[in-house]
Amino acid sequence: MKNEEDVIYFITTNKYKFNEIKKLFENEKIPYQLKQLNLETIEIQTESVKENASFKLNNAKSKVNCSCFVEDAGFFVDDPLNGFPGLYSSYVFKTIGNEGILRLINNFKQSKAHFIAIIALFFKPLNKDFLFEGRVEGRVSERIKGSRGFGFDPIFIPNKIHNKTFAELKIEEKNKISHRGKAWKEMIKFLKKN
Ligand code: ITT
Repeated sequence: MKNEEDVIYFITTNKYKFNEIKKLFENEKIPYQLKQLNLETIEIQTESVKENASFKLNNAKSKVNCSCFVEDAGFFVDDPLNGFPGLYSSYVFKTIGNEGILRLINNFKQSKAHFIAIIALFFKPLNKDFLFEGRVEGRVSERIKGSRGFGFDPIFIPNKIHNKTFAELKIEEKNKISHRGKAWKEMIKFLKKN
């Protein structure tokens, strides 16, 4: 029977984010058990994903008595939207959605977009916080394609995969190249060392 020391909580309300991370965890030999804690975290109006992730963590870590992490992610359409929706990704997805984003774009071939994920970890054994970052570059698809994933996945075509959106990839394929997968690789390196 594992005790609380061996548990790491992923504090998130988003079951898709949790499932992606769970898959990554299953592939690694780390002496921790991953659990989801579905807790609404407070987000702040800020210019930086890192700042928001740290704020979310500070707010959440007092609620658990073991190592835990939060993740803050965003979708940035660099060309032609100068980074919109970025830190407002969640709100924009709920309001105008993928259709709304597509309506704002004329030249899809020229478009540029990226996702960022910052994981903020409170690591109990060292009683300290750590940040891990991942980023993936791509462009916006002319139309909504694919039924997997969540959020902006059906309109994001990563540079590394020819003409397929994230929503057309299996979780394992997305994880290999995604912002979340990359942030996780960094965190896993850290957990193996500590
Ligand atoms: P928690 O804060 O509870 O973890 P959330 O869904 O609010 O869940 P974020 O603030 O990190 O998570 O993400 C903001 C939005 O960005 C999210 O709701 C999605 O619409 C979008 N997003 C984040 N990661 C994504 C991904 O891998 N694929 C597609 N869209 C993503």
